[in-house]
Order: sequence, then structure tokens, then C-alpha cells
Amino acid sequence: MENMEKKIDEAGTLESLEKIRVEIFGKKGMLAAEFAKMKDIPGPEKKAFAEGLNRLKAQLLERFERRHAQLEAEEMQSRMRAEAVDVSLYAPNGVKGALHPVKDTMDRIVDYFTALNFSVESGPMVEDDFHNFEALNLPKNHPARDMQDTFYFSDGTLLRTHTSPVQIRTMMKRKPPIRIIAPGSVFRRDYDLTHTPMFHQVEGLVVDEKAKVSFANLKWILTDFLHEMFGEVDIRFRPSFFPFTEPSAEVDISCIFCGGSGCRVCSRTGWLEVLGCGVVDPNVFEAVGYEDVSGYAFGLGVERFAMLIHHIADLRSLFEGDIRLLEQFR
Ligand code: 2U9
Repeated sequence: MENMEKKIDEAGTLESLEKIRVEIFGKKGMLAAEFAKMKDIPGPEKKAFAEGLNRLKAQLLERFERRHAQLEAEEMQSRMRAEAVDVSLYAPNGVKGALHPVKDTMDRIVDYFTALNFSVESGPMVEDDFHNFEALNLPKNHPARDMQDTFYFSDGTLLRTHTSPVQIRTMMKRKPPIRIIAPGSVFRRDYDLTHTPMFHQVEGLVVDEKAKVSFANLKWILTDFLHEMFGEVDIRFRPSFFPFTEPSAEVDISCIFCGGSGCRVCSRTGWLEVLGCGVVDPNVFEAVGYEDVSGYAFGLGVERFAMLIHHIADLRSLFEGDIRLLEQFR
């Protein structure tokens, strides 16, 4: 009996413990042989004999289970040691990844605005006429709605042509004040040197009580933003027109290639157009059921920013997936 306990305790592996289990508890094992002796025990002593054997069985079982748990834990430990990976090891010749310049630029833009307490919103890329056009004061006959410019599906839905429907959806589910940016992919039927059918925008929208939002606020934030993105450039706001803003402006920076003296990139003007913006048109607020508020909005193309920041000459190289482009951004 002591011999059996010792055997259990000394089993060095789960495999040898299993052999011992069969030896003790198996059909032809030591306990079965002891129980078989019952038939030769005289009647009055049978009960005590059986009790003694059952106690022994319980003791051995407990011993076995304890050892089994120990061995299982030890084997797990040694397997974990054997399979451990030291992530701090120096990796010679390791190939590092890099963010795509569009993603990197998008992150920098988003970081600027989130630091100023703007929240980041997103929405569907397949949109309907109301959210993409109607609510944005783009009337039924507006050229942007043309089949030539917009990808339509046969059921009348479309690929969003700007991220503005995200702002519409946000206003319709939330009350002012609103302070959001909407980064994302947009789609237009255009393909040439300076246009691709899919590109990325970041748009911003601020809405609050009338006294709290002005064109002056818009001018300040965009000026600060452009200095953050392009350094010490001159900035000018030019009057423009968008259906969803009134008044509207386009924003130029002094050419970062020639410093403003005129070169091929800026078409000898000394200026590069980088943003559109304006004060939100009252018709937009009417469409989403907002009253007594004022707001400003802006929009930019991320690819254009990426090309200017990283001096990339051809827009299409951003979409070719050539690893030699990415290797330059590690
Ligand atoms: C709502 C109200 C107003 C977003 C705006 C622009 C001006 C703009 C272009 C920049 C380059 C598009 O990617 S681009 O071609 N965008 O000039 N975007 S104001 O105005 C909004 C948006 C949503 C509810």
C-alpha cells in the first residue's frame, strides 16, 4: 500500500502515471485483486474488510489526482518555456512596414482636429439621394447629380461623392452643439492626371448657437491647421461657391515648391489651392430640422495634401500598389 503511494508520487511523466493508474485501478489491477479476496473472507469480517479497502481506494485516488494535476502543470510550464518567443530580441535584416502616405496624411489631419475636441464620425459609402444631395441643397438638376459624375446603382442608391452625408446623418441623430470631422473614401466618375474614381476626403462641421459660430472662427482654425500641416506658408481666402455653404471660400497656400515666385506646380500663380469652406447654408439646417443655429464647414482632398507634403508628382502612383513607392516612406 505504501509502495503504491510512493509509486504514484515518483511518477515522472503523465505517461508513466497512466501506467501506474492501470496497475492500481485497472480491471486486472491491484485493487481489483484485493476486492476479489472478499469472497474468502468469513461473513462477520467482510464489512470491515470492505470498508478498509474502500478507504484505501479513496486515498490512492486522491494521491493520484494530486500527482496528475502537478504533472499536468509541470508539462504545461515546460511546453511554454520551449515555445516562448522573446519579442525584444534584435531582428537583423528585418523588413519594416510603412504607412501608406494617404493613411499617414489622414492620421495627421485627424490628429490635429481631435486635439481640438472634434470627434471622428463615419457613415455608409453606399448612400441615397437625400443624404448625398437633397439635404445638402443640391437641387434635382444640379450637374453633380449627373450620371457622368456619380456612380449610381440600379435601385437608385449611389456611391457617396463626398463625406458630407456623414454630417447630415450625425445632425439628424444628435442635437447641437456639433463639432465633428468625417474622414473617408468618396467616389466620382473621373479618371485623368489629377483625378481617380476613388479618393479620400476629410470634412469638418461645427454647429452651435448663432452667437458662437462665425466665419472668423472658421478662418482662425483653418489658418492654424494649414500652418501645422505646411509650416510657414502665406494663406489667402478667396470667395467661391458651394451649394451647401454661404458665404463660401477656397483657401490657398503660397506655393511650397517655389515659395510663391511661380513655378510649374502652381501654374506660375505662386499659390496652391488646398481647401474649400464656408458658413453652412440655412437650407441644410432646414433639411435636418435644426433651428436657431449657425455653423461652419470645410472639406479637403487627402491625396492632394499627401502629394504636397511628400512631393509626389503623379496622383496615380498612390494607387498602383508599387512597393518601391512605400519603401520611400519607412
Ligand atoms: C454639411 C454642410 C457643409 C463641406 C465642404 C468643401 C467646402 C470643399 C472640396 C475640397 C476638395 C471637395 O475633396 S474635394 O474635391 N470640398 O470645397 N466641402 S465646404 O461642407 C459641408 C459639408 C456638410 C452638412
